[in-house]
Amino acid sequence: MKIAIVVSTPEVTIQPLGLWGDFEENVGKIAELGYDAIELFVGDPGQLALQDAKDLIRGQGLEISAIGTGLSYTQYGLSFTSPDVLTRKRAVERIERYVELAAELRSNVIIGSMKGMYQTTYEDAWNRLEECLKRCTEVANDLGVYLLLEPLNRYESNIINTFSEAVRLIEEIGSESIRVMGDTFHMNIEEENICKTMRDAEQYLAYLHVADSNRQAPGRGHIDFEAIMTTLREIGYDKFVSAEILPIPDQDVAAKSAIEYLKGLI
Ligand code: LER
Ligand code: MN
Repeated sequence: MKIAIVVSTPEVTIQPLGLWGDFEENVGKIAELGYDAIELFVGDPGQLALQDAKDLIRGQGLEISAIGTGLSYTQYGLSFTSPDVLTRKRAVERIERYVELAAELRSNVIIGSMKGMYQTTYEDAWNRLEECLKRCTEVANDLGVYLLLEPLNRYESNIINTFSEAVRLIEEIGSESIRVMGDTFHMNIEEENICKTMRDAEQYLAYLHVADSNRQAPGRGHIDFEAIMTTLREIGYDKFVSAEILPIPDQDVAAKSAIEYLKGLI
């Protein structure tokens, strides 16, 4: 199991979860704290100075665990369930750019917030999402990148709130290039049992966001991370756990406390 943390790339203008601000300084801090990888939070892939970011991260001996795409919905309004065909087309094109970026960085692409908040019927939203994701998987497949489908809690998206929905959609899409990822903060709200959920989806589980019940660093709320880490070990999970956490009390303390706590459990 390898440990990552979310870091915003330089063009991101609002504080997200994880680290934000001076990119070079943040990458240095993460390496020094002993993280294995950075999860890049990218706003517009077209605006990222790719070579600089790549050199900086590799220069510190870090991997790039995944690319987060949430801003493309929260800031740019691109959604796969939008009733507007042009918005859906732009959402697919946006993911294609992220997939190209991921191929360059030998990384994978998270699909969480871009599922959107539909205002039509569930069935229409499902069909739109499925059609868009099928197109995204074609590019992902060509470039050897995984799409990581992330169930979010009901207050952030009203489709794919649980692993069982995610697995059903993945099976319908029928591509090897789309897998499920968890986020313990969302799972704590939506799933009956976090450990059983991960065990049941073992063959599809490809990534995990970790945050506590209050979205602070693991260990600062009441999620049972000991049980989660034991489950991951038992199912032979050897991929990333990535801290996607609030900067509380500040981002440096949060980053330090996340890795110390996680290392103590692994
Ligand atoms: C948003 O709450 C979240 O968990 C992100 O990983 C979605 O892209
Ligand atoms: Mn997440």
